[in-house]
Amino acid sequence: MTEDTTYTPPDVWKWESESGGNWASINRPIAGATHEKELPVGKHPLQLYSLATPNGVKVTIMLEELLALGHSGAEYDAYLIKIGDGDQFGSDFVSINPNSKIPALLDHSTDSPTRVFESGAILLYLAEKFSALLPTDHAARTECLSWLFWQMGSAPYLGGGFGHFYKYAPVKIEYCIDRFTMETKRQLDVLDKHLEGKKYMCGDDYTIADIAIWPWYGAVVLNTVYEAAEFLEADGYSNVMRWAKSIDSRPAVKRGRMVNRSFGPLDEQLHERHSSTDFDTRTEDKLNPV
Ligand SMILES: N[C@@H](CCC(=O)N[C@@H](CS)C(=O)NCC(=O)O)C(=O)O
Repeated sequence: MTEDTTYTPPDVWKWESESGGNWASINRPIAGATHEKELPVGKHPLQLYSLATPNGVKVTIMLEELLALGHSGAEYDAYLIKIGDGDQFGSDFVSINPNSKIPALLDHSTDSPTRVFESGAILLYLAEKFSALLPTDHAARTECLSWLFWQMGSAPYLGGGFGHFYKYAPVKIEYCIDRFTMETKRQLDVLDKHLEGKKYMCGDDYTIADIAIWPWYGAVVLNTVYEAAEFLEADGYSNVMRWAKSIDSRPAVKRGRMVNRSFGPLDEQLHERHSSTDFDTRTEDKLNPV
C-alpha cells in the first residue's frame, strides 16, 4: 500500500472549497434550508418526496407491495426531489426532514399531517399503519427489526464508504478502498451465512427487512450499483444472489424501482407517480421521447 503523507490537518478545519468528485456541490457542513420552496401536494393521503436511490427505492417498493396486497389506503403521490440540484434544502422539504435527505413522507390521513423521515422509520411506520410485512409474533418481530436496524447501521459503510471511494471519489485511495471493501465483504458474508436455508431474511415471509436490505446489498450483487460485482466476487455469495434474484423478480419491486427515477433507460423512469396507471402511460419514453 502506498502512503499519502501530503496532507497535515490544520488545528481548525475550514470550509473553503468543494472536495471534488460526484456530489461535492451538495455537501455542506451546516444544516437547514437554503431557500424558500413550497412542495406540491397531490390527492392521496400519502405524499412522498424522494429519488430512486437505494434509500428512496425502499419506500416506493414498500408502497407498491402494500398496494399489491390490497391496502388501497397506501395510494400515494410521489414527487421527484433532485438532490443534485439541492431540492433537499428547500424550506418545505426541510420542514419534513430536518436532515435534508430523501426519502421524506407526509401522511395527511392523520389529524394533523404526520411527517416521517429516515427510510427505516418510514418502513416501520407503514408496516404498523397497515399491519403488513412485519411479523406480529413478538420474537419474530424483534428478529425482523434487528435486521431492519442492521441495514440502517451497515449501509453507510457500503454506500458512503465503499461506494464513495470505489466509484465516486475523484482519486482512488487504496487505503480507503481496502478498508471499506473489507467491511462490505464482511457484511455480504453476514447476509450469506444468515440466508443459508432461508427464503427471506426472517424465514418464509417477505418483510420490511428484505425491503430495506435488497436495494443496497441486492443491488451490489446484481451489479446495478457501483459496477463492483466482479471486484467484490459477488457470485461467491450464492445465498445472497439467490435471495436478490427472487426479490428482483417481484412485480411490486419492478414498479417501485421506477418511481422517482431520473436516470437509466427512459422506459424505467417514472419521475412522478400519482396513479397505478402511470407505469403504463407516464414513463419518460412516453412523456419525453428523444
Ligand atoms: N439514513 C437515511 C439516509 C438518506 C440519504 O442518505 N439520502 C441521500 C440519497 S440516498 C440524500 O438525500 N442525499 C442528499 C444529501 O446528502 O444532501 C435514510 O435511510 O433515509
